[in-house]
Amino acid sequence: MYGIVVSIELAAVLLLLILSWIAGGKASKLVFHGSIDRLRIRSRKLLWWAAYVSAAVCAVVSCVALLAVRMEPIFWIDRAALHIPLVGVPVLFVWFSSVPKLMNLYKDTKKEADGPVNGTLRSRASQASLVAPFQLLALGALTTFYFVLVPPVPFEWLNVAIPVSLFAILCFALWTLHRRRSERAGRSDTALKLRSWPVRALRNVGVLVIASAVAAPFFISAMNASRLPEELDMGTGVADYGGGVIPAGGGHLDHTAHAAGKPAATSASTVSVTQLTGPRTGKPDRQYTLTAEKKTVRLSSGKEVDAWTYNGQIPGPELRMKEGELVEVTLINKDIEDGVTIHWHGLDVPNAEDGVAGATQNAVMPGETYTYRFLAEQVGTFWYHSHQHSKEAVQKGLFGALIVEPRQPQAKDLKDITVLTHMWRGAGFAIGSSDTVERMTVAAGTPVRLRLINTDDWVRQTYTLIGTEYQVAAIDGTDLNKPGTLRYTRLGLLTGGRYDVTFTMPDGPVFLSVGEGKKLGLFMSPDGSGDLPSSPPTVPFEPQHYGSPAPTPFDADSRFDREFTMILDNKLGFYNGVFSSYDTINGAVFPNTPMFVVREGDLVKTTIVNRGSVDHPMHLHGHHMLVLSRSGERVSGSPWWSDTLDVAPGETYEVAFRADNPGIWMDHCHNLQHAAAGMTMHLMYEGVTTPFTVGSATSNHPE
Ligand SMILES: [Cu+2]
Repeated sequence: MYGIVVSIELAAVLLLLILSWIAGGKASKLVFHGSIDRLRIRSRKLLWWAAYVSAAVCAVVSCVALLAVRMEPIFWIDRAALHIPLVGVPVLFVWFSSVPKLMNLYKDTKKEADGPVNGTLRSRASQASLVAPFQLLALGALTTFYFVLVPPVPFEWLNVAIPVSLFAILCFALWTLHRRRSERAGRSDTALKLRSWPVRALRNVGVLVIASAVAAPFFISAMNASRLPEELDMGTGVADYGGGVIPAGGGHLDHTAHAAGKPAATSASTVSVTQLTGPRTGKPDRQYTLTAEKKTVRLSSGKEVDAWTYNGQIPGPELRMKEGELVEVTLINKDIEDGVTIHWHGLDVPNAEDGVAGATQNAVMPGETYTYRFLAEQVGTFWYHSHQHSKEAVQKGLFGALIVEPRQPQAKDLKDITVLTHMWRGAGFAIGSSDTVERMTVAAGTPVRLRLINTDDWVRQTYTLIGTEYQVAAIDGTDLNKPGTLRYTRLGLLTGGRYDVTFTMPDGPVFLSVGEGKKLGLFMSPDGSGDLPSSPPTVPFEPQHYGSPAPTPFDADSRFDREFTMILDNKLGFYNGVFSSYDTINGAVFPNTPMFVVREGDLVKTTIVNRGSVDHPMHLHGHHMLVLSRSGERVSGSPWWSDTLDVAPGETYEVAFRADNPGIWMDHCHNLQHAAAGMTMHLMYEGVTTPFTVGSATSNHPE
């Protein structure tokens, strides 16, 4: 609903801008009509234009009113405080000032025979109180249009003062201009002549040139201010303490010594991320070597992909381990010039093992190696990917599945299938490297676990299981409590999210359809043969009320040490010198996004609000968030832990986590193109420092 209403409001504001601009021009030209007949006809026509612009204003006001009735104030408070007065007040002027004057003008000209317009009529047709309201409405619509494209989020009067003042000054100037012109028209003995079109065009161009010249310095300074710094310490930033304790020393974290590359100041209360490692000694239970290299890889259909791979395959090898095992992964970069790392998405490893270039390590450049060691403490479905130039790296193939099996043995005959879906540029969607329907033989009665992982940027991938009842056993690697039986339900995953689906193989065929149509999927049947079953109508899966409640270490009624707000939105502006529409966090793009500061042990609540126009899968590293509520409604089903939360436009989520994993942790949109355009921030533990830096002069570019 929210997305539609907001789009309609945008269209209505744009329409109002066009209509009021035309009406303003027509009002301004009334005085130039030399004959009484023409003045009468034009006055009547302008009355119609008053009706047109009013209809557009009604559409704008209705949209805001609808939002006010249905949504929380954060979605509409700026619209109510700015959009409505900016278009509402001028339209009232049109009705209470322009319209009565136009009607009188129409009536009076009707009484008279046709002839030249005299000075009195000219003066009446050009009075400021008749002409200016239409033009003030156009200015109001223009200012509203600006606030639609650059919403003042979070809403602060300082953010709106400049555009509103500019609006007020222009209104005053217009009014004065029309008053003077009306006086002049009254004094003149002959009809005013409209200047020829080349003169008018030249004058308009002149106005545009002057306006551009005035705006240019602001534009250039905003462009320059948006450029990413050459070197930036992730330990610094726009600190937000969430109402919690502010560390001593001036209320901001100052790690400039590290930014300059000096050694870390040693103090009892600070720790470098390099010290926050997994077990450095001990014989690993599992050892893997992942070599990053460029390679042309063939999909099952024969299509070729110029990929960036781990070990020459797309996706990279599946890493399977058992709960509690010590894992050692050696990363070798053979020839990826941009550098690589490995981030263990969803696995809450110690900070130094998190694999974020510029925050927890330097990017591994060609010829270099890096070793990660961690205990696989969580059971479930995860994945790994490079967190250096991650938008390009993940899209090209530097990722793979990571599965942690429970300590106790799984059912012997369990069919455990990983379904990694990705869109290979130039080749299309695939499950792993299989871009056609894959057929499998699964005996009736076999327990099946499908591990759905969507690694593709931007796409909300849809999975429909046809031919059997099933359960969603886990979300983002965490098992659900007593999941209910589902049928005719489609599962949607944004980038980075995972669902584990379980069922017992029936006598007939089962088809996991990926995306629309039946071009891609997994076909299972007891003998491997059979036809694809037809797709029934489905409803979307809603995790909020699914499964049964179970005790959690904290809940919505807990007392929180810190409470943060993340407002996701989009606005026109600059990022690193480029002008475009950007997805923002609290009105900003990196590095001006907030840095949430916590102290180890804090219980933290974050409210995530999506005021924007697209979905954002918000991914917090190193922690799992317990979802408390969605759009004001408490989670009533199984405890729902997430590391990649799909926040749709118009939705509000309250999530909570215990700050029990010290470090510097990225918190970003996993639509990696959004992250690469600044939709990224980080969670900062008090007292943690980093010797690593990001920025244009460094080789670390995590997004
Ligand atoms: Cu996003």
